[in-house]
Amino acid sequence: MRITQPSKSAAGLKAVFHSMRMALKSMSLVKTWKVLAPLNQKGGTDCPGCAWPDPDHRSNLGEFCENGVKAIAEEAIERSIGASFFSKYSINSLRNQSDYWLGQQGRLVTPMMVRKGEKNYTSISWDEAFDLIASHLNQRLSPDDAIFYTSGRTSNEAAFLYQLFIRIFGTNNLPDCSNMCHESSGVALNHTLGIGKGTVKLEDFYHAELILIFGQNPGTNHPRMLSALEKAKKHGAKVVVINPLKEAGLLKFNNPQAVSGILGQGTDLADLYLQVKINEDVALLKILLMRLIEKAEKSPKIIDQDFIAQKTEGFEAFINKIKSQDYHSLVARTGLEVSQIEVLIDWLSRKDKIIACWAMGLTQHVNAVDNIQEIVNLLLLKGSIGKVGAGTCPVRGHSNVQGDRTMGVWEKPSKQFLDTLATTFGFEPPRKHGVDVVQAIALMHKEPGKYFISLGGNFLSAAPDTDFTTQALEQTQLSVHISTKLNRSHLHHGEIGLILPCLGRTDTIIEKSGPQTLTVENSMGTVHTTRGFVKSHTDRLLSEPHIIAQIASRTIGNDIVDWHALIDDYDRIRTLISKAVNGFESFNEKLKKDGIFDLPNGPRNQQFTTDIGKARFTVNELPNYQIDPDELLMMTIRSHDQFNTTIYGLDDRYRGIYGTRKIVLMNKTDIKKHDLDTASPVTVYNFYGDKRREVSGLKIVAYNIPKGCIATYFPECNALIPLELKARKSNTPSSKSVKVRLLQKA
Ligand SMILES: Nc1nc2c(c(=O)[nH]1)N[C@H]1C(S)=C(S)[C@@H](COP(=O)(O)OP(=O)(O)OC[C@H]3O[C@@H](n4cnc5c(=O)[nH]c(N)nc54)[C@H](O)[C@@H]3O)O[C@H]1N2
Ligand SMILES: Nc1nc2c(c(=O)[nH]1)N[C@H]1C(S)=C(S)[C@@H](COP(=O)(O)OP(=O)(O)OC[C@H]3O[C@@H](n4cnc5c(=O)[nH]c(N)nc54)[C@H](O)[C@@H]3O)O[C@H]1N2
Ligand SMILES: [Mo]
Repeated sequence: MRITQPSKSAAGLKAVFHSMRMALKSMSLVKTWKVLAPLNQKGGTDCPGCAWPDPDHRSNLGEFCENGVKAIAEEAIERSIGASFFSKYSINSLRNQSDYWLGQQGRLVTPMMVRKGEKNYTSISWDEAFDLIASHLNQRLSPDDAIFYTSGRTSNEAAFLYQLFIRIFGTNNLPDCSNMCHESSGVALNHTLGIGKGTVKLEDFYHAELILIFGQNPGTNHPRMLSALEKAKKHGAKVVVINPLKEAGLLKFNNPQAVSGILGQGTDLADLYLQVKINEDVALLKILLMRLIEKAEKSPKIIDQDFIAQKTEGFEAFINKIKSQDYHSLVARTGLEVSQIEVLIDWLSRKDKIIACWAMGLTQHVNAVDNIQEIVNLLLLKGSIGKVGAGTCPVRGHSNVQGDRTMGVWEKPSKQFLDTLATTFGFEPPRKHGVDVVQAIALMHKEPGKYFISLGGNFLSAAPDTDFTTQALEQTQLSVHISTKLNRSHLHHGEIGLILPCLGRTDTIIEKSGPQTLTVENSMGTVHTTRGFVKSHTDRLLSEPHIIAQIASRTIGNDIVDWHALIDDYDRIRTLISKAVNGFESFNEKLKKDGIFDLPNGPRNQQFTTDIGKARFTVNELPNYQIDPDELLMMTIRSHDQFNTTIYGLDDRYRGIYGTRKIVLMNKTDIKKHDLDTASPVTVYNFYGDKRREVSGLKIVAYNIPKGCIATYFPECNALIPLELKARKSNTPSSKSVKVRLLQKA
């Protein structure tokens, strides 16, 4: 374990070195070349990392980042684990291994099964596995006894087939990782603007005058965004960061593709860095709104009066609420200096091409929906939506999480979507809303004997309240995981547990008609193809669409949909999508022509697609929780060496932490105030209701973080997040504001 000073810049040659080292640990040089050369190129492989869009001009030197290479190395790793691995290691012994170790063992290559009471997984044929699932699903009393989870790495084609099968089967129980991620953005944006997606395109960054980045760490989680910010700055934009932590990637970018970047001269990114306290973004936003409105009384042009009058509703109520707040108490809440905030207010007054970006720092709080609605209020006030260089930019996580939603993976599908399924396929889809992630866990916990199927992901480690969720999963009748890699969810199975290994992004898919192409949608609503270029580990591995079609045909038959015909040629799946999903008309033709196209987005052109046909100003409350003097507010964040629950390594290079993930980042003053030290291990615990939760054996690291706030890593500290602590309206677990206490044995 080693702690050093955090970095003041990101990327550069070091990033190239680290990524190559990681790649060569998992793959030969030849394979490394084969998987990296087509990465993010036109007609190539879409990076299985984040959903940041590709620029029009792709670099010949390699259109990928350090963490993209890690994601590829993790998936395309040459080692594999088959039946002999599972006979060597009992499930119990695997539980004692770290997430890092589990991932390092290699790709899953054989379907495996275990029954309650058995110590090891044993192999099972594909046919037996499919029949077993079908017979179990058909034993259920009600289709709602089954729960079908999806993680955002799956393709449009797989997602479409999956939701179609599930709705013909008879349920809307389609929780997905989005429920834990940008659900709050979806709810807020749908309500205020009429579309649950962002409005900007990459090109807008190059025309923006002011870019606000709330609660996001792109140096680690969306590194290619740094190139866009660099270019934006060259075109004159100012960048303002609102984040409790000084993230290296937002300070300075050493572009590894430019001489200056390699020499470490780089580009300074943040013009203003506001180290707001955890979950005080609403307070800050209210100050900005209040001051702009005040200033507009003297200089009306500061806000966009015409836009407000013509395109919005709710301005009166909004303005009354804002005026009723007290400036000084708001400032005190944020922990910021008045002078810093006034700089931003000055810029906001003088500019109107404004982009607001955000990620998990805003979406994972009890008041997350209010956070985002307040951002929309700011953009509406300035008329900064639906014009060049301005708009909303929720930065999505998983590479196809947005596409999965577009394809209908949603527990609350719209009436229009279900009506179209009904007329296209001639069946009556279920109309009752299904369960989201939090509701699914509660349901499986309360009523043992459910059926849990997971298309990718690591439900157990990603979800909050680890012990409670473990019990919920272990009580199921059947748990099925369609996965590329071994993870903790596989180790806490139901009465029967199945692991179905599948092909990943980098693998070639061959079906009867030949090699197949898949599609994804990026964070900015652009759909494009993705294809793998390496031969899979064994011929026995199947693609996700293939596995879904097999389960579907054996569970519900082929009367409504001819599942086998669909997977012989994936163009046929796209033909169905073109009939059933808005914006995908002539899907195959568009792909054949350009390989890429944009989905319709009304608000991008100021056509607000809400029920009232206008954009909505909203009235939002300030968070009102009581923090006791011995309590701190904890956020659970990602290190530089992980992709969600997949742990690539034990370092968090930019934050200066090496060789451990069991840390608590804490302000120096707080360490003293709470009578703690950085030498002995600490237990983090809390009480919500009368339940005590704890994680022990962590190390305190003195860090530049606002007083009263601490940071720990996800998923190690998920055990501290009670299931009931979730965002109003979106049900997203509040993994960025959890009250905790710290205890060190004397
Ligand atoms: N390499 C890599 N890439 C990834 C992922 C990964 O794990 N690894 N995950 C993918 C996924 S699914 C997602 S959703 C995204 C996640 O991308 P991010 O949202 O960037 O990820 P987090 O680490 O959760 O970081 C949240 C940031 O929010 C800040 N923050 C926390 N609380 C608050 C708050 O109250 N207010 C403000 N203003 N800021 C706050 C933290 O300091 C941190 O910088 O990345 C995607 N890309
Ligand atoms: N405390 C806390 N909890 C959080 C968060 C947080 O910030 N803090 N973030 C939340 C967020 S934003 C998200 S998105 C969720 C993530 O939740 P998930 O999406 O469920 O988790 P991942 O870790 O991305 O899933 C990794 C697993 O996916 C499988 N996999 C990888 N690639 C493929 C593929 O191509 N096909 C298939 N079938 N399987 C594949 C592998 O088996 C791997 O082990 O976690 C959430 N949980
Ligand atoms: Mo996410």
